[in-house]
Amino acid sequence: MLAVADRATVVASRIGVDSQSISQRATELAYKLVIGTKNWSSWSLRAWLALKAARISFEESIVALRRPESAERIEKLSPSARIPVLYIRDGSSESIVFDSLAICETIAERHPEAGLWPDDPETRGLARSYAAEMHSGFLAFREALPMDFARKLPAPPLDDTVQQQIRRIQSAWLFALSRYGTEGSFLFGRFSIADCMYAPVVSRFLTYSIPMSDDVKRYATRMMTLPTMQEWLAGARQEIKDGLPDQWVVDMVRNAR
Ligand SMILES: N[C@@H](CCC(=O)N[C@@H](CS)C(=O)NCC(=O)O)C(=O)O
Repeated sequence: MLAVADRATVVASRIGVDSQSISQRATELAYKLVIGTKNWSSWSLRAWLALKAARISFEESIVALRRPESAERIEKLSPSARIPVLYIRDGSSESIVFDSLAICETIAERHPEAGLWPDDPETRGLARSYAAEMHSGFLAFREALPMDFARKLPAPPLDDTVQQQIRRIQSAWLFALSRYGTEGSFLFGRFSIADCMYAPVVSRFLTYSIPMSDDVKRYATRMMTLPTMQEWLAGARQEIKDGLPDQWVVDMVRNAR
């Protein structure tokens, strides 16, 4: 079994980062983000938004999810066998960062000028708590309402746990918006990693027409009209045009195996 650092080197060589080109381009900073199908990959959207918000130029590589070969492809690209995963080449050093929150944190740390976390330490602590709560929680909600970014779908029956999690998310948003937001702003004022982490939730609320209060609706609209969210939407729509199956078709095929 290779250690994570060794696997990172192997993975980096698999994506075509060779030592000769590194010495030729010793001062170059390059990012490559591997993501999943835009219509479905909520974790990818979070990391992708953070890179976009930091106005970093990066290469994007998409692995099609929910196909027989997906898991094997991802395992070759990511030490955790999950995407998103970010490859960084900085001068002669190469590194790999996997997991959406770790990628967001890394981008915030490497590009402080982007202001991806609030400046005030106490506000930053709370914004980090919001991001972490999303990252580690709301499992029932996520399972009941999978992201289907570009589609409108009927909501399935939602049990008490899911309904309670929807209430928690919306009350957390309202608390942050009323305390830190100004008219037309994001959860903690300017756009932050907390917004990146909740972007797929905004999309799910809209996909499944989950009832929202007016303030929550306005926040959802602000998020969806961001040029970056529109860019992601265009990508998701294109995938559907190119023949992305409906989830129930994917499930039927999987269950018939
Ligand atoms: N905790 C991880 C979760 C990543 C995750 O579950 N990614 C899914 C795609 S959204 C994946 O890689 N699935 C593997 C597969 O479909 O084979 C993160 O925050 O990045």
